Amino acid sequence: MHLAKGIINSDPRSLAKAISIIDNNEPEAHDLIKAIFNMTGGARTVGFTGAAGAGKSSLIGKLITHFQQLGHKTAVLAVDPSSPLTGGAILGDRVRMEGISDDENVFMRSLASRGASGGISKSLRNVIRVLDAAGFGLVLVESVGAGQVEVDIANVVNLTVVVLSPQTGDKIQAIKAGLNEIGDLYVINKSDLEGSTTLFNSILDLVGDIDRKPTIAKTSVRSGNGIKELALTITNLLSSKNINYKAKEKVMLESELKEMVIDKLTQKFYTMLMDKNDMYNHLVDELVHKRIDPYRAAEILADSLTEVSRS
Ligand SMILES: Nc1nc2c(ncn2[C@@H]2O[C@H](COP(=O)(O)OP(=O)(O)OP(=O)(O)O)[C@@H](O)[C@H]2O)c(=O)[nH]1
Ligand SMILES: [Mg+2]
Repeated sequence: MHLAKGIINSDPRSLAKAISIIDNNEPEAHDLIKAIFNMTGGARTVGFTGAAGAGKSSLIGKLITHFQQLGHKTAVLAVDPSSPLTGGAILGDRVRMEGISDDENVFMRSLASRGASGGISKSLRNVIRVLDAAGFGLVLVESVGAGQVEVDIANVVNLTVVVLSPQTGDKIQAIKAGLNEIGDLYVINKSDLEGSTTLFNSILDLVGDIDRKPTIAKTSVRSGNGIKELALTITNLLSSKNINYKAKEKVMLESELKEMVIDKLTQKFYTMLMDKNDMYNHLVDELVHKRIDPYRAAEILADSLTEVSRS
């Protein structure tokens, strides 16, 4: 495949094209992944998540320089499902990530995951594969948005960094968003601002004695404090001898496989359900007139669908 060659040569135009194919869930995505799949598995991935305005983009912008100095060929992906059409968020981020040079070792891209069934995680996994095959050893993922997205991203990356700030990401908010469950590393950013020590202590309270022993760090993008140390901490965590990446990859591949099978079946059954027009309409009518209960109606339809698929 011609495009695969371009990817392996890390040609920026090929990369951009391949990522669009995946992000838009175009039919060529399958062939593309097939062509590069056996060249993947080497990249290490770090997800940055946390409330809007906590400083994720600013932090990534600063970290990149250090990662480059440490010899990592680095790519940045920003996931923004909330504005799939305008792409406005990333333009803002380009400005904020101004520390990033045009250096060919840095690749930056936003993903909207337009129309991808299976959503963000499916698109993200495959975009990471493209970058991996292109030789990016380190892929940083910023998740813009709230709620489920953070958790999805934590399932797709090797290391999850939760970014908090005394202004936005207070303790209560972190718990509400389930962030106390997903972080490998908690960063209290904006340590130049009042309230950061209190926040540090409450996060220590919150996650300090859970089993996986997440690391807690303090940074300030404004003063530069703690940034270099954070880059080193991330590098050390990623290269820790305790991490068995092969085993991790297996777990990730399994959950991907399950998601994809379920997704395929959902689509298939949905089409079949809509094809069962008469039976479907009849049962809806019975429901409306309270002559059947929802449990029974669903049972009848589901049984008839699985019978068809077995024959
Ligand atoms: N005082 C102070 N301000 C900071 C620091 N880091 C970032 N900021 C500011 O906080 C604002 C938000 O920073 P971003 O990096 O855009 O935050 P973000 O988490 O990427 O935000 P979203 O992408 O919208 O979720 C910007 O105005 C930054 O200049 C810091 O360490 N100290
Ligand atoms: Mg941002």
